[in-house]
Amino acid sequence: MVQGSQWRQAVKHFCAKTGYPLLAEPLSQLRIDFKDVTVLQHHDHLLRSSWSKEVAPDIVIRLGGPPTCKALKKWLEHHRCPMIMFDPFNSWADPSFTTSEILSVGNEGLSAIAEIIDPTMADPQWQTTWRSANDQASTTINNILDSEPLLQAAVARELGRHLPSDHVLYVSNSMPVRDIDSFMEPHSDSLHVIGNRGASGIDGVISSAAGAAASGQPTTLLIGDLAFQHDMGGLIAARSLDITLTVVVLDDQGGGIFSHLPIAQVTDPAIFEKLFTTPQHLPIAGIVEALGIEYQEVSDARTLADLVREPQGIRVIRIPIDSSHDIDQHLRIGRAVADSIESS
Ligand SMILES: Cc1ncc(C[n+]2csc(CCOP(=O)(O)OP(=O)(O)O)c2C)c(N)n1
Repeated sequence: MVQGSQWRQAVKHFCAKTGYPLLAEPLSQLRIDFKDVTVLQHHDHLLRSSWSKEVAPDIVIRLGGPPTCKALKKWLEHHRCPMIMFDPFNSWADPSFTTSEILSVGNEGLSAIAEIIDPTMADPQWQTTWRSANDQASTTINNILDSEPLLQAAVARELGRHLPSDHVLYVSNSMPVRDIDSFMEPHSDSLHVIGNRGASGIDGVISSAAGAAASGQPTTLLIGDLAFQHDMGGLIAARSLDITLTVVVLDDQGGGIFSHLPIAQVTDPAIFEKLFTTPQHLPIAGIVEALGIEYQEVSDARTLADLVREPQGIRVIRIPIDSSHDIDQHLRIGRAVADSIESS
């Protein structure tokens, strides 16, 4: 995770000069639509397919903390190629032991290397391989999302596309941050995507987003229904602030993330729902309106785009999500992307 405009300039310069593809986690502030850099938004899908086993890098340069994307972590562990880690604060944070060299320097080191590196050392085919796989994944994903009802993947994509400039997108843990990773396209450099992956808590998320909004930047929070319920107090407190905060609640009736785990396949559905999904049947509309907060219910991408483009005051947008359709769509997207890149 890398922040700051100097890092941004250094990374842009380095990748543009070498042609190295940039695998940018969404909270890195680097998943930006740099015109002359191959920024991959679908590395999560690409690296989960068997294609990734054949695509072995000669070298990896790691900036920021260890990867949170599981597929990326496994890919690095699988290939164990030379990996240079820029580590200005000497964190030595390398839980997978995949780093071969640690440089105690920051963006100035990367900029200096970008100045002197010979761009002809890099194989242009490497960039083409990644770019075409990423484009193919995009086409496959967009075909599915554009032809089906609004579910969590499309919400993540639409927010990246339509939030206005100078805006903060605050992302809750559980599926929101994963879907933002898997589906948000490279965006403008004036959209700041933040979250708190640390211990991955679903507590205090509305309060944190309200804190971000209190810095003066209009903020949109993407949050699941359990995390929303967990911090109702944060919503109540936020009313006393003069902030612009849109809370987009993905209401899939409980912790949808658990249905992606193997245990969901081997547990009696009623027991699984009671012990894992724990739907709360919270009357979100009634609660929000009782607090005097604007409430909208949205079930199509165009209405969502129109609303998020025009932030105002504090409001809650609830998107009802059919959990079984959502899980099925994630599985189908994974298979379709793998099929499309493996058969090309
Ligand atoms: C404070 C806290 N309690 C419990 C958990 C365990 N946990 C992880 S994800 C999750 C479900 C979150 O549900 P929701 O916010 O609706 O998001 P979804 O899974 O549907 O994406 C829970 C309970 C946690 N991470 N943090």
